[in-house]
Amino acid sequence: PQTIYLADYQVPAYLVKTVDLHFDLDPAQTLVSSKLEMMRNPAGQGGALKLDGEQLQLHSVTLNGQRLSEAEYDCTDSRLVIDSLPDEFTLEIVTEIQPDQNTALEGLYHSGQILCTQCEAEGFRRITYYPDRPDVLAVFTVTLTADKAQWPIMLSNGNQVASGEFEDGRHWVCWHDPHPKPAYLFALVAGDLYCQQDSFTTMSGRQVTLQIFVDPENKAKCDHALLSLKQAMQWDEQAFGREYDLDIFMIVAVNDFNMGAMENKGLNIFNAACVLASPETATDDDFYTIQSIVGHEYFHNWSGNRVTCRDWFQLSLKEGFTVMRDQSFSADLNSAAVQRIDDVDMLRRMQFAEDAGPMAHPVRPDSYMEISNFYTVTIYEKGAEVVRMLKTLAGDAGFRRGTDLYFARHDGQAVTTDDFVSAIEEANDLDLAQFQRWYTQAGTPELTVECNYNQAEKTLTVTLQQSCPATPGQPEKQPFLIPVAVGLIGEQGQSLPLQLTDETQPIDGDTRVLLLTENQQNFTFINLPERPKLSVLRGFSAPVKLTQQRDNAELAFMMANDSDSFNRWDAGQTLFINILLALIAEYQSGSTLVVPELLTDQLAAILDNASVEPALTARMLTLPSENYLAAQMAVADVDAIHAVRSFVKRSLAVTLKIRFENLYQQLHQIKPYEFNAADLAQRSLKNTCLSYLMTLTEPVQVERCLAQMAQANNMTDLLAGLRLIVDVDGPQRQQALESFYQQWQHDRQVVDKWLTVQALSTLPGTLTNIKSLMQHPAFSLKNPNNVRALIGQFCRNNPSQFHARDGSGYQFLAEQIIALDKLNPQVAARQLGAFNSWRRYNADRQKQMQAALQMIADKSDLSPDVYEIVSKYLA
Ligand code: HT7
Ligand code: ZN
Repeated sequence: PQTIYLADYQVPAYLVKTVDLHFDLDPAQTLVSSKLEMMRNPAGQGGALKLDGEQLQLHSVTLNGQRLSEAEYDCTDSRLVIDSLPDEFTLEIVTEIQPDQNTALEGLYHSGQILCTQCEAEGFRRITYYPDRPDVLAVFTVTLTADKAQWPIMLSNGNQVASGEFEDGRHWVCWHDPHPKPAYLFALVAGDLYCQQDSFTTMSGRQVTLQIFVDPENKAKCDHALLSLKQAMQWDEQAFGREYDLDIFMIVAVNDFNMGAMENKGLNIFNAACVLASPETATDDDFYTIQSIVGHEYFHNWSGNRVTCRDWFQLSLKEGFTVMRDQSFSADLNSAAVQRIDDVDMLRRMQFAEDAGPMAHPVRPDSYMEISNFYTVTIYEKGAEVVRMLKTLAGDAGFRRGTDLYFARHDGQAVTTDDFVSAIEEANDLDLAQFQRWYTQAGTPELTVECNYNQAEKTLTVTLQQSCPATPGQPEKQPFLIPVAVGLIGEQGQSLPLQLTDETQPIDGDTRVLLLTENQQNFTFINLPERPKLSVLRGFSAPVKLTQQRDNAELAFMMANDSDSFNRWDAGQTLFINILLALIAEYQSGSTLVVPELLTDQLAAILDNASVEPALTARMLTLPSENYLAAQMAVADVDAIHAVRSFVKRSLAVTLKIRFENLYQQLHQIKPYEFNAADLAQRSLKNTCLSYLMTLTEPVQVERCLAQMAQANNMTDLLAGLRLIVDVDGPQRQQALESFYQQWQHDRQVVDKWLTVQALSTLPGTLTNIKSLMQHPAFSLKNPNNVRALIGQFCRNNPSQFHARDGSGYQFLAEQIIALDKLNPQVAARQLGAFNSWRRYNADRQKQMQAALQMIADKSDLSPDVYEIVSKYLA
């Protein structure tokens, strides 16, 4: 496969003014007739017209009403090239496609009883020949024709403008989208779908019809998504001044989907798992995720659709900004503190690992082979952190001025991340030249902090140092502009004034942002009669790795006293990590393990205060994951990590058993399910207590767990119980799994949960069970949700089993990737992520993982998707 470079970008040679598409829909063979009104781009460099096209059967090409002979164009398996064209012309192309054969789920495909499309990033070229690039914007009119009995609902972007019926039982519907858009935002859907309808009145008083289309069996699962959509529409008006711009907004749920959802203009298509929910079938986490994804896709209407990307190197322009917007939405609607903790936790576990591995790339990459491989945590989550830092630098009001300018200046355009930064810069009179390095340099910067207190001068000098490790293709890094939010805490836990040398008075508030621009800088705080403790990187003000020498006593103090809730949690996590790493070293040298009393005391205090902030308490009680601990070690020792982490959790449960039991009893109330912050927090803390108690392997705790499952009126409590029971080596395990399946076998979303709990079991024999589940009628390798639920969860989130000493987990994954690559290259390539950190394990495991990767690389007909990742991993 070819590498594509940002430096080679050229404006399009031809533009499309309007597209008129006609689909004669049939899953076996669909006829697509396209009529393009085109013109030479006055800003272009001339040359032939090159249209993208893949897996198409070309029927005809007609120029200005004249059918062209085959000699008058050049058609390859990826392009249609036409020379010597006038400045303006009409081009008509007829192609044939086979949705039934499309297992890659790009372009037009058949999912269950639904025909649907996925065009981002380069799927439109599997529908018809077209300049399939985001900087070609056109007005689309789409006519869909199909058998009415089988396809009564036919949808596309924009507004429905006409419809009719033929005598042979077929019918047609015409849709027109007045907003010029790139082809990646095109969508169509056809099927026999149930529609739940509502409406929203925008801030200027326009009524918008809202519709959710689902398979009829899911009609009771639409309420939460509809409510979330209305919340998102209102939030975007109030937080960003953005109003919706069509008369109708539609969401469709499909079972086969490569990602979570897609923001097609006016017609969002969702993975069913990311939109359907009822209390009986969806967990609190599902409800939460649905709210955030519905918000995310809706927010794209402005950050992505009205203002789109010039080229795919600018992907974070829409994705980073939109993630930042959905995170703010979730924070405003739920708990801001918990949202920040969860966002940072995910960033550190996933993105830091990507940044430290062979696929590390900047937020704005400068090259790629396959763009689908760049829908990464770096583009999305680190991109969101970069936008968040811009907000910190500009302030709340300044950031809003900047985004207002960005939307006004670039509405209807395809632009770059530079344009975004310029808008924030110009609206605030800032100089963000150095800040741009966040977009161009890969790798996680390392921030070191040192404090020197001078009793005589009553000053505290804070020395901040930064460096950034080399990443592929970037051996040297220039210093970043890092906003470092800090506070000072006194001996009684009180916030101290923040006054720097040369300032006449302290600033208002207990937090201030220091700007680190050099490799090393000192900041001296004055008027400090007592030695303060520094609370640094408050709210995780920059996506960096922090090194700060703090002993366990200081961490315990900060855990109890920091006024910044994020840093209270973070001090607790650092304390856990320090203690776990020390015990791992002892385990490796064969010593007896003892959990320090200080940790038990801290957790006892947290449990005694649990009622103050129960959601935060649940997070504070959660030990860092095995994968995250592995990332903290020079050589990851899977077995030691698993043994020590389990030992610590069990020891804490033994010592604090009464507290866990009492708190569990207090929180375990049977009441009707509601999705609200208080109830979420209560269930989360209760199930955290249960997870500790279940480490005791006492019959009474197993009974408690089974009782919870038997009484549960919601999936959160039922699944929490099932997750714990699958790790109990006894007859209850199989009984629970069987009765769960009996109860829920008709529901795909729930069956995927059933697959996942088994994939995550830490009992021996898990891989054997997974292999037999792959033969179960509930599993298909063609369904991405099944693959992610079973194979993906096992390989990514069950380290003690995946990294089995005999290499069986690696061999299994390699075989699945090879099989999947034939069906769905995007999903196959994503599964490779489980090998991202392969060089961080011991020599034996490295050798086995390398052999598994080589086995994949040796296949002669790999997709570009899998080829790109496997070759970069092995380089
Ligand atoms: N913008 C959407 C990305 C997406 C996608 C990308 C590649 C292949 C399939 C895909 N489905 C959706 C989703 C989003 O970020 O909102
Ligand atoms: Zn997105």
